[in-house]
Amino acid sequence: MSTLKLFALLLATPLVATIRSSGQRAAHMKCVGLLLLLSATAMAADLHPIVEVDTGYLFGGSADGKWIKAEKAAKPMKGRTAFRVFGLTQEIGKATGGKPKPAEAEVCADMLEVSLPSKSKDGVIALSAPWNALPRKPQIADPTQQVSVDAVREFLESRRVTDPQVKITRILRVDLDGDGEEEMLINATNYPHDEPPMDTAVPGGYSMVLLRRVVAGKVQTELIAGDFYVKDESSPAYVYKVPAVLDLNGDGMLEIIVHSQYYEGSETTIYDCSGGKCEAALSVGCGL
Ligand SMILES: [Ca+2]
Ligand SMILES: [Ca+2]
Repeated sequence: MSTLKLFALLLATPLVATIRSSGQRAAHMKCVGLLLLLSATAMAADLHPIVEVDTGYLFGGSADGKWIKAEKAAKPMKGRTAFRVFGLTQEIGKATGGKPKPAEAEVCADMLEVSLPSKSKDGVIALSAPWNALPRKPQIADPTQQVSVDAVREFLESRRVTDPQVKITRILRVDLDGDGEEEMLINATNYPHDEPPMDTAVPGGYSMVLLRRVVAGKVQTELIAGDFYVKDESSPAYVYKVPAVLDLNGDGMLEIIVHSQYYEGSETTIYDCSGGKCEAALSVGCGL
């Protein structure tokens, strides 16, 4: 029984139970107590942990579609949690995760780590849930199509990148919300070398993930994550990528997973686009 149903039952109970004697009242209280206990158990059972395969970091999880932070998600995980491993275009296989423990590296000690055996190189996210996290698979599209090139140039100009060099690294087409219409995820990165500079960003450099989708009959371009460098800055240059697009909370809407990396650290964030805008839901990572 779902937590929601139990709460509904809990609310309905006082209405249907006419309490005539103290004995009945005691029985009624016991019943409420039992329901509360059942509800707590259901809560733990309905918690679906999410782990980054590459690092073993625990994002947290979801319960009844709501995002749960790592510390709370870790509590009911006593070890031997059954996970399904997903990549960009397929379910890779199964894995059994250990009990979460603080990450070994000192700079990452605020991360909780779950040991996963036999890591597949294509696996991105391990999810402990019965639903299929990949109900609609992303398709890799032609990165040279003019409409996308124009959209990227326009966006860069809006970010004060003058005379922008459009370098689309990958386009993914996927129906995020399942309404039959495909959305487009455009990944574009431009640094003087193929890899990000070892130290600092240079003017005209950028890396970003854009979402193009139809909102109220009009195509809109939304920045999911990215950095733009318009002058010499002493900040490290980040490279953004989309390693997977998965439904990680079971609401039928796909989340966008964005990985960002610089020369001595990395981060992975799950973006929830079920509202009007895409919002960061859960994140893992560490660096200096
Ligand atoms: Ca759609
Ligand atoms: Ca979802």
